[in-house]
Amino acid sequence: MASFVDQAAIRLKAGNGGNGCVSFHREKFVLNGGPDGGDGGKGGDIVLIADHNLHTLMDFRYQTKYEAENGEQGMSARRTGKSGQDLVIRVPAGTIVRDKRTGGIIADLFEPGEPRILLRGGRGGHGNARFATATRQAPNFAKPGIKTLWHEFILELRTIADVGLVGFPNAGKSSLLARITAAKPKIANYPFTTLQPNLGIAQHKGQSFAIADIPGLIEKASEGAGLGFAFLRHVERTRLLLHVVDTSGQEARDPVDDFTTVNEELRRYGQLDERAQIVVANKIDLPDSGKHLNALKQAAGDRPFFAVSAATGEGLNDLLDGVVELLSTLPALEPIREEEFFEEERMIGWEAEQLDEGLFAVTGGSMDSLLDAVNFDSYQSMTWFHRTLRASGVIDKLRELGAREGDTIRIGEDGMEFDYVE
Ligand SMILES: Nc1nc2c(ncn2[C@@H]2O[C@H](COP(=O)(O)OP(=O)(O)OP(=O)(O)O)[C@@H](O)[C@H]2O)c(=O)[nH]1
Ligand SMILES: [Mg+2]
Repeated sequence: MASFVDQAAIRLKAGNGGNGCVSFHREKFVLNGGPDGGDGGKGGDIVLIADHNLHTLMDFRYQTKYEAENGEQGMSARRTGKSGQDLVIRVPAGTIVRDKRTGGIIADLFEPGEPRILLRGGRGGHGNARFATATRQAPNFAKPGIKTLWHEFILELRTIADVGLVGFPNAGKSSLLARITAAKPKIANYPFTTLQPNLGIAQHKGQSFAIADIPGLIEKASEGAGLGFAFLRHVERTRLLLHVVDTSGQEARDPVDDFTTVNEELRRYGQLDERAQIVVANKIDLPDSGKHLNALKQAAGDRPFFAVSAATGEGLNDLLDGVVELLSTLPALEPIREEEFFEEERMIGWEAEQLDEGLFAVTGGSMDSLLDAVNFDSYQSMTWFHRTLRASGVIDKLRELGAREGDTIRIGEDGMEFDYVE
């Protein structure tokens, strides 16, 4: 069986922009043709797509570097260089992407099939044809394309399912999954049989819902002891937990103790004990089970309580009724709030100057790639743009130069104009 990997560090780079071309029109008997160098092509983007047929990040342990194609150089006769191909990387649905430097979550690949541009390719440089003016008829220069940088990211898989199974090792979680879905998890009479999350789809009364089975939790799992801790991330994104408890009292275990211990682990991991929870008293086919049921029901408090046997199937129909009913009242899962990815290094090398009363300019290659990354129709993107200018010291510098609220700021090679806002 392929080993399961739910975390990986990768390095990504979008394509460089192609350089602009210096060229002059040539024709027989025409002495001085005009400049006709074309622009460089745009570099390819790095695009991520969630794929629900993928279930592990293992591939990213084998290949850790990914680079999109560079844009090609511009050509004569004002021909633009070919754009670099985007690089599309498929990841399991529920993969989150962290900026390795800040640890911030910058993308949540929540919705299968929805492409996400993680890094944008550099813009191509302008060819010399662009620089011809009345007074400069033969510009013998062109602009280089924008060079992109390598960035490091952490991929982390956080399974998305309606229902998560939690409980002590050997409680019967995988047995329950096998019984109510078509999944075929490994089941055995020893703790930590399950070593990787299993996903199954249950159908009941016309409803279908996804169930995630994880390895058993043990005490201190939320502090990193044992197997449980790392795997709790696979039930974090569920709407409902089924807490499976072995009621047989085998091996001198006390079902109420097991129940409170696991809930304490869920709490320590991050208030997962407050998630909607159904208590599943399992193994009621075994003789001593009856002795413990009342006490466990008491401990369950307000939580729905079902006594079942994953072995014989007893009580499972009622349990599924309860699950479907409760799920219908619970809100849908939402993607994680993302932070904008901030390409810090890009912001080096800009210059700010005052051009006139109330008019300032900020230029440098970094400004153009910044403008490239902004979506001016999006308030969120504009906010990020402003934050980036602030974080890189541009706002402070403008203030130092005397800029005041409402002054005009020209940014980038094309001189896009903005109001100065503190
Ligand atoms: N008699 C009886 N045995 C059960 C029942 N449910 C599970 N078992 C047995 O209990 C043992 C553990 O079952 P699993 O489903 O592997 O338990 P688990 O909670 O997934 O265990 P881990 O993956 O190790 O955490 C197996 O031997 C099962 O056959 C039940 O309702 N009755
Ligand atoms: Mg198991």
